[in-house]
Amino acid sequence: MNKTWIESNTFHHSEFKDLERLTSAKQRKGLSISLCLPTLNEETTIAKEIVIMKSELMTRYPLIDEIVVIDSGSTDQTRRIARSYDVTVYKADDILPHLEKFKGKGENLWKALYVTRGDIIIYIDADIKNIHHRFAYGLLGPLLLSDHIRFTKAFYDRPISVGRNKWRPTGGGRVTELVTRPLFSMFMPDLTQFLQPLSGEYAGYRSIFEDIPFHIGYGVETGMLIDIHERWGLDVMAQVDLDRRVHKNQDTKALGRMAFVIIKTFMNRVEKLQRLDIKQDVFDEMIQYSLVREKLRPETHVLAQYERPPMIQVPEYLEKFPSVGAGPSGIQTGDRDKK
Ligand SMILES: Nc1nc2c(ncn2[C@@H]2O[C@H](COP(=O)(O)OP(=O)(O)O)[C@@H](O)[C@H]2O)c(=O)[nH]1
Ligand SMILES: [Mg+2]
Repeated sequence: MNKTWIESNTFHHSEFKDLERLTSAKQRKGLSISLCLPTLNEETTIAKEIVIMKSELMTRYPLIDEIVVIDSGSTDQTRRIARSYDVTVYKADDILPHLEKFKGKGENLWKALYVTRGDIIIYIDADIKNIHHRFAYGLLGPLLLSDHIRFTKAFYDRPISVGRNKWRPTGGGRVTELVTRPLFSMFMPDLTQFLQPLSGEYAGYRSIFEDIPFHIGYGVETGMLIDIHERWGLDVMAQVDLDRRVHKNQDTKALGRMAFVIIKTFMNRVEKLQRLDIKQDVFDEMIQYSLVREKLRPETHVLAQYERPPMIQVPEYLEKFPSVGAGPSGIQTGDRDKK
């Protein structure tokens, strides 16, 4: 019997712990690798992320060529701390400054394509409390060692921190289980095989990332999975078990707003793919209520879902990367369409 995708394209980070092997695969293929850390007020975690990645994957093994922090205007010490460890730090607003400005993690990931040089880009959230360099090399493994995998996505056990040194195991990923998985099951069951479709850690060849749109906010992961799958199919995708990941947790209302954005992104895509016909305009406002002095007060959050076009459509990008589409990344213009 043929193996299913989940059997053949699911890996464990320990399969890639031989960093010498990864480094020589990288060198043999003539690739360069950039690590992008998107930040918004991450002063408690950013230093350790940079130090570990730099010392293990730049100094000890020349696996990563540059680390770039793209910041959404932190009001804490994030940018100062990052600079003090000698990595490149940008404010997202300063990249391609003539474009309309948006705030959101996806915006930073998209702009990273313009300021980084790597043939492969790794994205890692900057709020990981148990950071380890497996987060980077685990994602790199399949990209470097296989001939067909172009995009890798993390999954893990996500314990929730419920107090000092107290953990509630596997309680994380609530939006995944309550929103994304049901929607994928209904419309795109192939994608249910991604165990953590919303994980903030993924890596891929520039030729993939530059050729897909990026949602500016929390829709970025959902949109990306759907678009890569639609365009190139599951075979170019893989997922890697990174064991445990601990990050800051959001309250239920914040998760509700995240769910709103994800549902909206999803609906936008199913409509675009002509799988659903939505007959009315979908509102941009998420309405929540809170009790203020014994009265229920509505709080309205405008959660418009903008998306950036594929970076290869930006003229400045084409000027900077004149060989776009012909890099060593393997997928050439022309055979980019799905199987
Ligand atoms: N929420 C949010 N996160 C941002 C923004 N810009 C960059 N980030 C970073 O994106 C990463 C993921 O954000 P987070 O709020 O932890 O998302 P979650 O892990 O999905 O709950 C973190 O490293 C943030 O610092 C932004 O405008 N909003
Ligand atoms: Mg987080």
